Parts: sequence; structure tokens; C-alpha cells
Amino acid sequence: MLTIFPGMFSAYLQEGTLGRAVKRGLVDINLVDIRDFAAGPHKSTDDRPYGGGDGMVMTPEPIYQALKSVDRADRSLVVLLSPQGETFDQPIAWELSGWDQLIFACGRYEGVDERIRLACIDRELSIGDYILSGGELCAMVVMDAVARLIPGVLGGKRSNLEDSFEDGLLEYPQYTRPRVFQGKEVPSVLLSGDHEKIRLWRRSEALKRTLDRRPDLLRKAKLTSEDEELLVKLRKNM
Ligand code: 4GX
Repeated sequence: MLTIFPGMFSAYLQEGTLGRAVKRGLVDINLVDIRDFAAGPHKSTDDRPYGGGDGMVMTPEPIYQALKSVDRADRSLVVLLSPQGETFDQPIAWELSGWDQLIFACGRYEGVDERIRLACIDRELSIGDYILSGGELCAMVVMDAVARLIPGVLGGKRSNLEDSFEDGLLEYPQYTRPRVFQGKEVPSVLLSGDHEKIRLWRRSEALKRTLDRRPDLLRKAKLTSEDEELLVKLRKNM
């Protein structure tokens, strides 16, 4: 992580799934403070934009030197987080998980000098169409999504293949105890013990949710002929 705020990553890296993966040595995260590579008494990492205008731009030299200081793996990719990048999604997370090393450049201010983009950046990603105050949260989002695809990180308790989005559909509704909560019952099929009926109900609910909330996802989803039959019934009920 190349950043002027390495402290922003520390708490997230100590807790939960990612924290455990780091402790077990399944992922190794190296925080590089760009400011350590800034020259001059003020260690400044930004400057005024040529051509005028509001805001500041990250000056190229400190980022360049920070990147040069990284011990690069043979198969290593430099990723810049920015609203101008291609939108990050689960297929991109799988692609990134195939690299031995990901180097995230986290920008602040109005962005980075264009020559850093041209000279150093292999892939530019956005986490969505909204503006954050810096690339750090975005890098953590991508890092988290990629890390949980690394074998062993989820601890075998559950496979990430069962997740929402791995087949391109939204997840079916989940229930746990108690059987009645605020007057609402758990659907009786889930108590039936009929595993085939439960499987069909869940698949149908996943398709229904996707149809209702994210019909755009259905075009790219991996659907079986059974799914197509369920969809015909669901569309009739709309
Ligand atoms: N998905 N931001 C980055 C500064 C910046 C701008 C251009 C490099 C180039 C964002 C997002 C996002 C705000 C992070 C601007 N750095 N990044 N920052 N949404 O909004 O990725």
C-alpha cells in the first residue's frame, strides 16, 4: 500500500478475516509511507496544478520513489484507485487474486500527476460512482475482496463459491433462531428437512430477488435450465 496515511490500514488489518489471514501468513501487507520519500524540510507530497484551478495534485517524485523502494515480485501489478478507473467487481477480484503481488497507489487531493499514471500504473480501478476523500478506503475494499479469494483465508468453514455474485445472483434470504421473531415465522420449507425442496426454494428466492432488485445482473448470470424454468414461473407472478 503506497499511501500518505499508513495508519488508516492498521486497525482493519488486525481484525476479522483479513487480520487472521495476515497473522497466519496467508497474505502479507506492506505499508509504505509516501511522505518518507518526499524531499525538503516540509516533506510535501502535493503541489498546485499547472494551468491553475482549485485543489492540489500529488507530486510525482515521492510516489515514484516509494514505488521504486518496493521489493517487486516477478508477477506483480500496480493498481491506482480513482473514480476514472474501470468499476471493480467480483470477476476483477478473481483476476487480481491470480497475481503474486498487488501494489496499490492511494491518491489524495485532486489526484496524481498524469505522468505517474503513464509511467507506473498497470491498472486503474474505481470502487463505484461516488467521491471519497482518498484512495485508502478504496484500496482496502479491493484488498479485502481479493484476500478472501486466496485459498485458506476463509478457513474452509465456507467456500466463497457459495457467495452472492459468484454465480452472478443475489443471495436468498437467511434465517436463524428463534423460529418466531416479532410475529414473523421462518418459512416452513426451511424446517421441513427436505433438502431438495430447500435447495429449490433458495434458488427461486435468489432468482426472485435478482429479478426484483438487480435485473441487470441476470444478463451476465450463469443460469441452468432449471433456473430458466424457475424464472418463467417468477415472471408470471410479477
Ligand atoms: N473509487 N477517490 C482517489 C484521489 C485521486 C484522484 C484521481 C488518484 C487519481 C475513488 C472511487 C475515489 C477520490 C479516491 C479521489 N487519486 N477511488 N482520490 N470512488 O472517489 O476509487
